[in-house]
Amino acid sequence: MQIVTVASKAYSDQRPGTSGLRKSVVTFQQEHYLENFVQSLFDVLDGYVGKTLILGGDGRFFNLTAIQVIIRMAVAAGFGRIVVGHDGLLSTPAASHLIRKNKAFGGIILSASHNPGGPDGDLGIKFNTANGGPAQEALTEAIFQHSLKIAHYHFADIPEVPLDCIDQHSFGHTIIDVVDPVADYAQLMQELFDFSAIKSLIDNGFQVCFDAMHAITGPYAKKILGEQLGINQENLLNCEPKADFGGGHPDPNLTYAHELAERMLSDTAPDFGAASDGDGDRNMILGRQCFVNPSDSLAVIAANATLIPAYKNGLSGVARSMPTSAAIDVVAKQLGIDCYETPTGWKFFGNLLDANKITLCGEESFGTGSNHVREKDGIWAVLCWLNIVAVKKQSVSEILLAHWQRFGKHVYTRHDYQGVETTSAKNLVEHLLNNLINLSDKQFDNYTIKTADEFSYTDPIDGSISEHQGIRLLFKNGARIIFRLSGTGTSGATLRVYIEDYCTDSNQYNENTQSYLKPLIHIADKIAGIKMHTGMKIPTVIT
Ligand code: G16
Repeated sequence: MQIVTVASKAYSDQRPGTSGLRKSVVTFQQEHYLENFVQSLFDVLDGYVGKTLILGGDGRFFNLTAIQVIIRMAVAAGFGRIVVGHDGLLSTPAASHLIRKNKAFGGIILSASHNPGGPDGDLGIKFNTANGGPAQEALTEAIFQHSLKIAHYHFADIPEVPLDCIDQHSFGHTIIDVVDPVADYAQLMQELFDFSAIKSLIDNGFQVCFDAMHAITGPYAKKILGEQLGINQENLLNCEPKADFGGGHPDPNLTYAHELAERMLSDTAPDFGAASDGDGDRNMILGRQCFVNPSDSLAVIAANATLIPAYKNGLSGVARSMPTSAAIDVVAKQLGIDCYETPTGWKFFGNLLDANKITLCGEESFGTGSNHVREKDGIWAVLCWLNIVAVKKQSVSEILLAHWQRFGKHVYTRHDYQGVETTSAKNLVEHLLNNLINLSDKQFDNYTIKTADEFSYTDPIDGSISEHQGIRLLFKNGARIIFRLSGTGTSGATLRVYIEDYCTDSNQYNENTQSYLKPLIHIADKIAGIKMHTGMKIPTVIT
């Protein structure tokens, strides 16, 4: 087997964002682009020779091409074993589980998550470390710095590895195992949840509808929700993974999962609906004519966690990303456990999970997870809800209402302004930062600002500091407005405005979220000049 060295030229745009390097497919198709990033990764890592690498992706366009490139480079780098999903498929949580189960050195996941796929869509690549979680900032920054000066890469001159059947191959000192992407993950789910309770719920006529959005969770849903739990095939929508997600946008929210949303909001809606995203780590939960806000979903799961076998002994603590609503904080307080506030990005939960400071964590961006892996997990969240419903024998809306009656309601929305011109977005942020000092104690309508600051996080385990993590306006009555620029987009800038108010008047629990938050939405625009800076009168997406 020959190792070939290729001279390359460096690119200047390979700094990973919130979750790995995400770019358009066209960007990745540039000469040496993918190879440079992978070689930069291998060059900054240490100690992987002879160790195991997990490899897979969400099946989007360019997934298979990229996997063959990475196999050739990983063989050249000296990995002892490469575990790759059948057809190159692995959901992000399943990849995390395989890393942990195989005590692997780490894993490479190819996905641009919820971003559209296809030749004109996006692709992404990220490295997860031995704990199964996304690489920390220090490592991703080192990869980026190396990518700026990379001059060559290496690959093993081996034939294409057939990924269309489960088999073992060997090249030099490297064994390549093509594995079933679902089996180990499905077994883990069976260990965590009360499958017989969920199955009898379904056998007794509880109607569940799941939308895989033509993305990676299709095979997982068919096996776990269909075969193991008995959900009818016709209620498992869009379960064939497609390279372009069937032309859709695999983001599980009311806008993009509209087929499911329409079904769930109709008069003949099933009892329960859920969707997952491109790579299977996000989730949306719906009841009959009832949308569960992701921040509420996290809080409900935490409040009822002891009903689930895996968490029957309680939670060590919980965490949420800063822009996520404080619904989980109120639950944690009542449970007498710690609640951590981290920057946006699942990587920030890793240390807390490893140190057993937390058992559950989640984000407003439709992500929920626990210590079972080191990624958020869509199917896991669905099973949490089904397990809770099976034990409580209540509908989703009854569970939600009872939760608000006990803990109060954090009325919450996120307004996204996509495709904003980068300079305009930067100007908006700069203008806000310059004004923060003047905002304390300022009153707007009935809301008085208590604190106006830029969020910075010191990791309680390793002391690392992450600055510039979003601008917070914290009001005296508990309301909050947060401004952030997304770190996952691939063109222009996306401004995210997170708006939240705390309500304890049960007469108002059913009020329309946008109407309830109207005064705060107005205040957000007044303070940040959103319309003026973005030139947009309304948000592109509201969740
Ligand atoms: C990624 C991260 C999440 C983050 C989300 C949105 O999720 O893993 O932690 O909340 O992006 O990030 P941003 O607001 O910066 O766009 P995913 O599902 O896209 O991998």
